[in-house]
Amino acid sequence: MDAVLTTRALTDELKKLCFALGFDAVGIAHAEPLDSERHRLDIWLEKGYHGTMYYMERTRDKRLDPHLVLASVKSVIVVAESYDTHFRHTNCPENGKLSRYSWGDDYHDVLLPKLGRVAEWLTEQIPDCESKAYVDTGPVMEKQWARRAGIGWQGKNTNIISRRIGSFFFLGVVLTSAELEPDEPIADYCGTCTACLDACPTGALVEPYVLDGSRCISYWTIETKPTTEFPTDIRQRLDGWLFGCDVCQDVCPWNRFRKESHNEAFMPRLGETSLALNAVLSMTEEEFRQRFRQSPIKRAKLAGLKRNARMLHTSIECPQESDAHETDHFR
Ligand code: B12
Ligand code: SF4
Ligand code: SF4
Repeated sequence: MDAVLTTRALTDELKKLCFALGFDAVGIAHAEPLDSERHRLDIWLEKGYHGTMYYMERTRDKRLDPHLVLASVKSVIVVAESYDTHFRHTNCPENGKLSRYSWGDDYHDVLLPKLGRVAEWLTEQIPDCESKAYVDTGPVMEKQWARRAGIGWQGKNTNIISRRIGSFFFLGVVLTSAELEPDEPIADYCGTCTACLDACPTGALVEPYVLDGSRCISYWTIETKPTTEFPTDIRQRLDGWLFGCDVCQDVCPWNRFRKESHNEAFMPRLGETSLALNAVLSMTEEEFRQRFRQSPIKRAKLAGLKRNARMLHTSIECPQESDAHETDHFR
């Protein structure tokens, strides 16, 4: 019979497996209620910064306590995988820009099977081990676990940033009953920088580290119902974004150190990092299905994408006059 691995050895082997599966970073946090986040999450919800993302309210308790998601949980494994390929945005007024995360395949489909393999491996080591894997698919505060697991710090733009791989990465977590060696959180390296707050086209970063989701371009173009029209001030500040927004990460100096992804799954389909607005407006359901099969963009549905294109069209017709946002921060 194989010798049982010590906690340290089990953790080391597990991390090796994560890197072998193609993750760019992995860290471990001790599973405990997120007491220090409770107050901040409550204020965020009270202020209505979640907009119509009512699931954030409904799942509040579970988000704050991983034991309500998996009663036997002892450790939270957090992985990060970069999605920034060598492709770059171009500024073409007839097109709408797609945020980097949406260029290729749906990240849930890319990361979740690999996390399934991690859970399976844990069961091979500890037969009665219970694990649950999530990639933005459950009531888990992934960024807060990433912070605790030392993947990076939470930047003033509210994304997790790593000094080694920047912030253009997806997070995934495995809640597990396995006892693992936790990592230490790292320091905040934002310093006196405010580039993200200054650059946000809609002023959604209402104070350092706090995002009013209901002002974020990402929220309006991805999360709202296709029948929802954007308020005028949002429409006028779309800054050319058709689906999602990368501005607060594009301007972040730490993304000079980002790790380029060579994963074919994240390469832009047809090499396109933006879509012609006229092509979107005349797209048929069949074309949409074919073009965006297993893509994050299918979440918006054709009606949502067309609505975004219409909103962008009208924002081009009546651009904001005095404080038009500088769009030229794409390398
Ligand atoms: C809801 C959600 C959104 C919402 C709200 C975003 C937000 N910042 O909360 C919207 C639709 C706007 C959105 C947009 C995007 N999202 Co999103 N989203 C989520 C989701 C489902 C939940 C996040 C959450 O819990 N929000 C609630 C608020 C309260 O959390 P918070 O920002 O961490 O708030 C904390 C801080 O404000 C902090 N705080 C308050 N005051 C202070 C003061 C100090 C000093 C400090 C240190 C902290 C602090 O306390 C709060 C509570 O802990 C996660 C997946 C998940 N299950 O976790 C993905 C997730 C966060 N999204 C992700 C991505 C990629 C994006 C986009 C980049 C997509 C795009 N290109 O358009 C944008 C980025 C926008 C931005 N600047 O954050 C990734 C982020 C990866 C990373 N590197 O961090 C995640 C983790 C998905 C994933 N699995 O990869 N998203
Ligand atoms: S994603 Fe865009 S709109 Fe949202 S906070 Fe960042 S810069 Fe502002
Ligand atoms: S742009 Fe500056 S303030 Fe914003 S997250 Fe990056 S380092 Fe922090």
